[in-house]
Amino acid sequence: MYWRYLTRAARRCSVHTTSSRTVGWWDHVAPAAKDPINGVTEAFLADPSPYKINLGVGAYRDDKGRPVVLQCVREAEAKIAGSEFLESISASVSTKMVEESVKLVYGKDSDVVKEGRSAGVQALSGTGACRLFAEFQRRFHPESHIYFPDPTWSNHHNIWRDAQIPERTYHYYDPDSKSLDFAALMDDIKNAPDSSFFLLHPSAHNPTGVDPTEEQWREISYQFKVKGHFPFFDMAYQGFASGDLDKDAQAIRIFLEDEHLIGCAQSYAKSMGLYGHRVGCLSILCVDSKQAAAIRSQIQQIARAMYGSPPVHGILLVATILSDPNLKSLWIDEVKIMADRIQRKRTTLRQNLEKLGSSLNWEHITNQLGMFCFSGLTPYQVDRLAKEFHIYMTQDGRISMAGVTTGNVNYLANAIHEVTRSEQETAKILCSISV
Ligand code: PLA
Repeated sequence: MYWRYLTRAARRCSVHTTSSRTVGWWDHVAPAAKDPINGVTEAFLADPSPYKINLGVGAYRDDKGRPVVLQCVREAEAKIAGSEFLESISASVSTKMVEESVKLVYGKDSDVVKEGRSAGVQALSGTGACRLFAEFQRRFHPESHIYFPDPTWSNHHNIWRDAQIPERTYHYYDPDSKSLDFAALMDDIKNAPDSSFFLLHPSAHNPTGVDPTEEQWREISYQFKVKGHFPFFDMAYQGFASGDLDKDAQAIRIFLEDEHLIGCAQSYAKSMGLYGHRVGCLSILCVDSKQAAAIRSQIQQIARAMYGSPPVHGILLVATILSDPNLKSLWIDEVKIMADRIQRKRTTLRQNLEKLGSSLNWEHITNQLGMFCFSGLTPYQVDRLAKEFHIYMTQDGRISMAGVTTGNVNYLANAIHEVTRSEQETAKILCSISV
């Protein structure tokens, strides 16, 4: 009672005199470094310009730049209205969502599905699925490392760091050719210690938009077999590379044919436009259903201690869409529409740059796949785009193609043309020297 009547200053003084141990608990806490992706959104939101464009986070937008609620999601919403309040449904809905997610990755007729050899659990979107796996890896292989492609999604570093798994990198991208450095990648797979953990992007690699070909995946899978490596696939963009869900799972199916035991993180944030609902799935393939049950129970225990259980609404939406043939086929069509829109904008952006007379090679814009274009713009050019043109993207020059629209593609091309002028001059000089 007495405490309530003290002024703030008196309270502070009282804390000092009565219990000096309560002072300074958090004095050593410095602000965390800005997240390279969320930091872009913050800078964009703080910019009052009416011309501003956000090409940072990879969230799907329509051709007017608006967030999209898919028609299949609207119809699923109508179908499930109110049912998420029934506590009794949550376990069965979660099982359904996991079963259907596993089929999406490994194929509906796959033996893995028929034999119940996958330990699948619902997860808080793709991030949560990666986090659960990293924690599982630490518990059962505490001495292991994780190999990431260089570059990779920036948050992979945070996720495995927080699980105290040291990271290593393997070659992936060649900045000169703006394509896959396959020879260096294969060397790194061969030179890694036997039985290493590797993170692979099965399609629409983030941030480069560069994927191995089918033949290259076969070679990678073969070499993994030789070395006994563990492939962990982070599947955040199924459908966004080709517009076809099965085709985008081709890498995983190749590993499956070669009888690898695989781990896979799935996200519905992009493919169903459910970013805010945080729906995902983690699955680990096992030798038999008994092992699957053991692994599932361990992952469930990890999740239980981390966050209990995830919110049920999004899971209900995904389970409803995937188990209703009409809604599922509507979803498949909508995935194709999204992938095609992004592909069209790649073509327009490249054409516009070429029409402006840019002497730089922009072929990679249309060669790359999926949500992102790894433009090759330097951090200085990225800064100029933000300061002079109000166009925001990550420092590594990654453009979220979902943010490019019919209305802004011209403005974007002009701005890129402007900030790359000096590079174009250098290219012209080099060209004239070599001629
Ligand atoms: N894995 C990869 C390769 C990703 O690119 C992302 C999201 C995730 C996992 C996590 O997805 P989630 O939202 O389902 O958890 N990457 C985004 C968003 C689209 C982000 O960074 O939060 C990106 O802009 O890179």
